[in-house]
Amino acid sequence: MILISRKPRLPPGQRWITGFPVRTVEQMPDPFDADTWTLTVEGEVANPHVFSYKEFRALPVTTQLSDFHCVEGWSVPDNKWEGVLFQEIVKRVEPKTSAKFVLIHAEHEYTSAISLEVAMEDDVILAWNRNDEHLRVEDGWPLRLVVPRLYAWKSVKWVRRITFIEDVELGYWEKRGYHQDADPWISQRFAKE
Ligand SMILES: Nc1nc2c(c(=O)[nH]1)N[C@H]1C(S)=C(S)[C@@H](COP(=O)(O)O)O[C@H]1N2
Ligand SMILES: [Mo]
Repeated sequence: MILISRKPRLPPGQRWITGFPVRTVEQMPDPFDADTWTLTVEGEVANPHVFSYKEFRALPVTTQLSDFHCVEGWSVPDNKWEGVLFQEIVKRVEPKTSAKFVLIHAEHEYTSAISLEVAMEDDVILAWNRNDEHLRVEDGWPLRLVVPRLYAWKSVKWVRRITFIEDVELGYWEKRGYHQDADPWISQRFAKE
């Protein structure tokens, strides 16, 4: 498996750690039930769709090796994620030309938006396994987004809704002053510094 990484591998101001610290601002999701869980994909798309769990898990599966960088300064190397590439969702719903961003909603109030351009990169994955084990509930089980090239607050846990939008909408941390673009390699931590 190829590690998809950018140069230098460790972004400025980051340090490698082992383990996987949990960072959650909202309440935990309701217990997962495969019969009632849904993933809604909507907005500026030709074919909006509500996936059942079974349908989602029937999409092509991929594994990815990538590093994970939190804005607090810790980075976890070599995470093997298993899931569905964001590109697969795009193929299925066909964004309109007006779609420029995707707003990712967790089960409760947490949200974050990324540009459709970044979402289309080949390491953006909706994952259920990390290092060959099911995600812990606190890490986003049954489904989390992983966007390795941005600070980890963009990697929304407990994803339940994806909205394709024309103009950017600020998410949970972006409303609190964090940078919309969140590129660790140019230290885009805060909107105003
Ligand atoms: N729904 C949700 N997703 C979230 C967060 C959160 O609070 N709620 N925290 C983010 C932050 S700041 C980080 S560092 C990572 C942490 O992932 P982990 O808790 O699985 O380690 O999740 C991101 N995704
Ligand atoms: Mo974070």
